[in-house]
Amino acid sequence: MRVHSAPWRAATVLASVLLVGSMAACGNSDTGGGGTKDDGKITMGFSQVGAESGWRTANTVSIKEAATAAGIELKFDDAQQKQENQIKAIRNYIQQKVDVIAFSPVVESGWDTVLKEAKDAKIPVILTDRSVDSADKSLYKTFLGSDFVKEGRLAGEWLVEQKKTASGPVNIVELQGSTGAAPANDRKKGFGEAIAANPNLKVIASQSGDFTRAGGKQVMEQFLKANKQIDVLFAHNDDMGLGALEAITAAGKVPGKDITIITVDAVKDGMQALADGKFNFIAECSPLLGPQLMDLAKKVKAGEEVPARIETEETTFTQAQAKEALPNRKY
Ligand code: GYE
Repeated sequence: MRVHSAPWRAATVLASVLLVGSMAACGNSDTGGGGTKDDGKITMGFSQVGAESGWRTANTVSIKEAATAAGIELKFDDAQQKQENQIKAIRNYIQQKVDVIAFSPVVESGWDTVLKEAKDAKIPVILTDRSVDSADKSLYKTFLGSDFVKEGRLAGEWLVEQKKTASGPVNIVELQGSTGAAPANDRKKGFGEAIAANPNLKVIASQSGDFTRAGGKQVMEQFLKANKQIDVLFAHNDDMGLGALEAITAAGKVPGKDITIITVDAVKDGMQALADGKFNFIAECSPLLGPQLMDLAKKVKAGEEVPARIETEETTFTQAQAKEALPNRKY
């Protein structure tokens, strides 16, 4: 440990008092015109999709904790799965002249106008978790998140391998995520492409369960009523799969045995269901994006170049792997 001499320490204290004083002085100037505040402190406005799933809850915790750890002031808004609320929040952040705007777009389309407003106000935008389909890539600095097509493909490839000796049709039902959301579009695409390798594998019904347990349960009930033979369920997230478990059990079927269940995310409850033999396979999607997001915010604020796309590292889990990983699972 280093020991400072008394006069040095006094000078340090004085310097920090002056610094805090000057920070406080400009801290209140965000009603003034033109440009963002320049008080050395970073303020981030973050618009979250909602609180629809275990994944989302873990993601929110990660972002809040990482902001505190990085000394970034976070303004946080929960859009309750509504694009109009996200647009409103982003406009507020522009008015408040935050240093960086980050958000997880609930759907892919319809962002150009508000993103252009942020760009005109010279406030950099970081897309987190989900992307947008804007043709103009200059509307945002970077996109940090998973490769959802890959997640769908990994889920499909596992099923192809499991069913490679199937001589008759394998009936699959699909619980899609929120309509128009990037992970719903992309997971459907990746899964569809992978199972095309075996013409016996057929998606006989596919509908949105809105990424929620309640949605998963309700849509699975309909699937079970409308279809006599269901062999496989592919749910775009754990929560819908967990909701579907209730419907399957209520219909007198054994999840994980009568119906093979594949999901995405690998949150704790999903991993528990997998370890218990109720799910059969999970493609992981990590919600722990906070630390990387804060790093990016600092770089962007400092005017540094950042890669246009930053992909999250992920894996997959079988039942045996879930049993092994569960004790150390953080979310
Ligand atoms: O898979 C799902 C959540 O955007 C990756 O949103 C995220 C998805 C996640 O509601 O559980």
